[in-house]
Parts: sequence; C-alpha cells; structure tokens
Amino acid sequence: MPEQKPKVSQRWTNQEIAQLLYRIADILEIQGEIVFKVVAYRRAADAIEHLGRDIRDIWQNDPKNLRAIQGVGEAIADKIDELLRTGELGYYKKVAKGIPPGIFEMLTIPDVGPKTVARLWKELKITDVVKLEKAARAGKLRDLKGFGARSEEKILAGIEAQRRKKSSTRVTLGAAYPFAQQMVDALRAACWSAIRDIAPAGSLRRMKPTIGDLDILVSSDSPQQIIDAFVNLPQVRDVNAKGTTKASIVAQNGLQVDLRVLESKHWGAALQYFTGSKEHNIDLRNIALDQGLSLSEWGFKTVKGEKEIFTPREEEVYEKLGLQWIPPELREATSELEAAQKKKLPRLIELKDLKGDLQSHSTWSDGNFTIEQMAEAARARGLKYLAVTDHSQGLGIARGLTPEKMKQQWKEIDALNQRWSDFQVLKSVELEIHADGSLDLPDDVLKELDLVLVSTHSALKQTRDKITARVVKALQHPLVDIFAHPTGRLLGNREETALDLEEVFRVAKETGTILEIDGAPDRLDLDDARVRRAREVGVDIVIDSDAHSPDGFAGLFFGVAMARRGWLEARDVLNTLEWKEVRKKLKRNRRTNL
Ligand code: DGT
Ligand code: CA
Ligand code: CA
Ligand code: ZN
Repeated sequence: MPEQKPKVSQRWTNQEIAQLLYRIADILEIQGEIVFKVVAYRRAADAIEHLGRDIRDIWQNDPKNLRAIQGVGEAIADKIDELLRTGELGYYKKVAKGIPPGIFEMLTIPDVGPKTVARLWKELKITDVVKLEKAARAGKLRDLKGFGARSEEKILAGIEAQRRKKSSTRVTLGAAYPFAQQMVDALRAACWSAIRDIAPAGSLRRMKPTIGDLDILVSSDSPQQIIDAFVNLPQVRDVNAKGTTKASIVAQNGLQVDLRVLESKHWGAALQYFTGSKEHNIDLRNIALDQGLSLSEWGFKTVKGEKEIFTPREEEVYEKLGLQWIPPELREATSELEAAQKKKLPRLIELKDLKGDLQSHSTWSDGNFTIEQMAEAARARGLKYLAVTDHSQGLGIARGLTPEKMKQQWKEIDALNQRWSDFQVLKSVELEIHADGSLDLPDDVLKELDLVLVSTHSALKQTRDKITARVVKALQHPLVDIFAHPTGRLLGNREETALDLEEVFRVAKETGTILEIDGAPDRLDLDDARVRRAREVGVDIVIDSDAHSPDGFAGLFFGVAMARRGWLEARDVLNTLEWKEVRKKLKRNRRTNL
C-alpha cells in the first residue's frame, strides 16, 4: 500500500506550481524588481516543470529537501513548502494584489514581454488585450517612447496569431508526421530543380507527442518560385501570409504550415534555430555569447567586429561551440547541452534495434485483422516475435476473451507457429485490473501464457490513493509481467489518471514488473519525462505498438521516438533482445516460489 499522504486543500501538480512561479516572475518584472530575483523564479519554475517526478516525493514534508532541485534556493523552497502544506501561497497573494487580471493575457502575445506590459499599463492605462488591440489600431501606441507604426503592426499581428493558435487544437505526432512527409514530397515534386535542401523543423522534428503547427525549411536560389508553388499545393485551404521568403498556410486538415526559404549558406543555422525548442535555443545562444559569438537563424557573428561566420550544415553550429551534435528529440533544455559539452550524450535507441512487439490485437477482440495477418505484417517489418494481447473478458466493449475463448485462440497460435523458423507468435493477454486491484482472469489461465500485460480501462476517475493501491496490487502479482499504457491518457481526449507514478516505478523495480511505452499515436504513454525517470529508478522498459491493424505497427516508430526523447539507449529497452532473452527476464520465469 502507498503511504498515507497529508491532506491539503488544493493538490498542486508540478505543472501548476511551475505556472505559478512563472507568473510570480512576470509580476516581479512588471513591478521593476531586480533581475536576479526574476530570474530565480523562472529558473525554479523551469526546473519543476521538467522534474519528471512528483515534487512531493522530493519534498517529503521538509522544505530543505526541495533545495536538492537544481535552481531552487532557500527562499523559493520555503514558498513551495507553504504551497504544498497549505495549498496556498501568501506571497503570491501579496504581489498579485492590484495587478489587473487582463495583464496576464497580454503577456501571452508574441513579442510582448513584462517590460512592455508594464509601460502600456502605467503610461497608457492599457490593461487587457481588447484595449491593446483598439489602441494599436488607432495608432495610439506610438505615443510611447520607442514605439512606432512598425511596433503597432507587430502587436496586431501577434494578437491575430494568438487568436489563431487558440482556436486551433494541437495535432498528434502520429497524424502530423505522415502529413509533413506528404507536404515535403509534394513541394519537392512541384519544384524539384529549385530545391537544394528541404526538411521539416519545429516540434515535429523534435518528435513531440503533439504538434502546434508545422515548420518547413527549404534552401534555394529562387525563393519566389518555391513560395508560389507552396501556396498553390492542393493541400492548401487558406493562405495566411505570403512574402518573398516565407509563407504561412492552413492545410485542408486544419494544420497550419509555415514555410521559410533561405540561402544554402544559412541552412545549418536556420535548421538549428527553427527546430527549437525555444528554451534550447536560448541556452545555446548563451553558450555562444560566453565564447564571444552571437548566434541567430542566419549564423554566427563575432560580438567584437561583427565578422560573420556561416554554417551550411547544422552539425557545424554545435561543433563551432565545442559541442556534440544533439539529436532533435533531446533539444528541450533538460540538460542536453551540459551532456553535449562533456561529450556524454546517449547513443539513442533506433527503430531497427527492436526485435519484437509485445502488445497487439486481432479479430479475437477489438482488432480488425487475423492473427495470421498481423503476424505476417510484423514479420515483414523484420520483427522476430509478436505477442497477441487481445483483451480479457471484463472489457465488454472490446469483446474481451473468456478462458474458453482463449484456449481456442491458443490452438490457432500453436498451428501458426509451425509455419516459421524465424518468427514466433506469443500467447498473451491485455488483462483488466478491476477497480479493487484484482485481476480479470484466474491464475491457472495466466500460467499458460508466455506473458501477461495488465492495464486499466475502467474506473479511471479513482482518487490517487485508490488507483495507486489498485495498480500496485496488480504489479505485485507474480504472473503479471508488463504494465501497459500506465497513465491511461488519450491525447486530446482523456487526461491521465491520478496514478502516483513514482510509487508505481518503485514497486515495478521492486517486483521486477516491466513498464511499457505504448506507441499508439493517441497514447504515447509513458511519455518522455516519465521514461527518463523510470530508467533513473532502474525499471525495465518495453516499447510496443498496440497495433490493431498492420498499419498500427507504425506505433513502434512513435514509441521509439518517446524513448529517444526520454534519453534511452537500445540496452535500456528489453524488446531489443531476442525473445529467449526477454523470456528469462520475466518475473514469472525468475521466481521459483510460484
Ligand atoms: P509547436 O508548433 O507549438 O508544436 O512548437 P514549435 O517548437 O514548433 O514552435 P514554433 O512553431 O512556434 O516555432 C518553431 C521554432 O522556432 C521553435 O521551436 C524555436 C524557434 N522559435 C520560435 N519562436 C522563438 C523565439 O521567440 N525565440 C527563439 N529563440 N526561438 C524561437
Ligand atoms: Ca511548430
Ligand atoms: Ca511555426
Ligand atoms: Zn489497452
């Protein structure tokens, strides 16, 4: 059982605490506080945002423990302590007093920072976006020193962009990735002779689970030709903006696509810049500045003398600063630059390292293809084993299997396994964990299987203590091998359960239960930060497709992307091994006291 947690009036998540600290930093900056203090809050917010584990597990009712978090000093540790203990923060109430609420929305407009907001408020009495838009349209902002017609245009464009961003939802990587490929191919086909390099950048290149908009870069000597071809592609629904070197469109599928065309000599710096993340870029620029170089999307300039240095290849940007080239998946400002400085970046796992897939579904439950079709498709992809994990009886909507049905299914699998010498279908199940932590099939059935996955699909609104106790109980079962899609999230549809993952990691490690990265595009569960934390704790990890059709094996590619974002190497993932090696590592085969 998990330990009893103290009751608080509001349970602050890491994300919410980070947001509050960012907000305090903004308020302090608006109030003209010293830079040092503002930066301290931002640094602490950033650290907590990327912690990858519940801050309570570090805190343990003692503010001193919080200082172990890099970037959190004594003063801020005490404030977080107050927040965790009481659910409130007196200091925030004090500083936020008298700040008009509309101010915070103004801060979300691109290029409008706390300093600008402070002046708009104090000098022009502008306290929300509506007033700001009105003033900009009426040409009133140029009354401010340092503001002109150009700044008014910029602010209006920012408000417009903000509005578009708000109305459009983020798209899953699984949908955006093939679409990006399609756009690149279409543009290449439309003007192949004019294109030197072409690549998607932004969050898509970093393989984030969801994508806000697509950023495509092209190097070419005839930018106008590229822009014209781009806005006329059949995929285009609306053209937002069209210039001489860039354009922005909304595609038929609703995704915004930004295109930038540049000269070859700028390619490396531009690809680096537009890949982001923004936070990674900021850190990288600071490293450059320390070496007397200013870095922009165009290249380097010496701070003294303004001598330009071009970097046609992206690798050269990092090389020039004495860094290892950093795979895009790691560019999230979570210590990758330090690792690159020490030349200690991981050798990230690749799709080809996977030898098998341990979650898939067939027509026996909610899949659309027979075991034979699924197996042949997996084999054609170069895999050597595939676990068929149809749902168990308790999941009625997925036509879950009774023990009798399962026994029939095993006969089919046995027969199929006569066919290949280089491929094996494994008998398995995606077993429901009931609301009370009991399992949906009796032990004598589970014993017959090659391996057992467990997961939760119902009673997902249970409190943190309840659902954690439920899952822990299942993980402690000697015949449970893998915990599938641990948080239960469905991107854009269903939030994560309240599960205490830190406790789950601890129990998984202790019991030898494996945790899964489910690569189905709407799951990507565990995600990057959790993957990294699970490995830190020493938990075994597998990457599965959760395929319900042959196309579904693409899930392995997206699962590998999450593993890469979580810094995993091939040796950190069990299904990079042959089945007979994986088999030995299963709890059921390690324990003799069954
Ligand atoms: P998204 O589209 O919300 O999924 O995320 P990104 O990362 O693709 O962001 P996006 O499309 O706004 O910008 C693409 C890249 O351009 C971003 O990853 C880094 C760079 N970038 C954009 N704005 C800034 C900025 O204000 N400062 C810096 N340093 N880089 C920026
Ligand atoms: Ca983007
Ligand atoms: Ca963009
Ligand atoms: Zn499932």
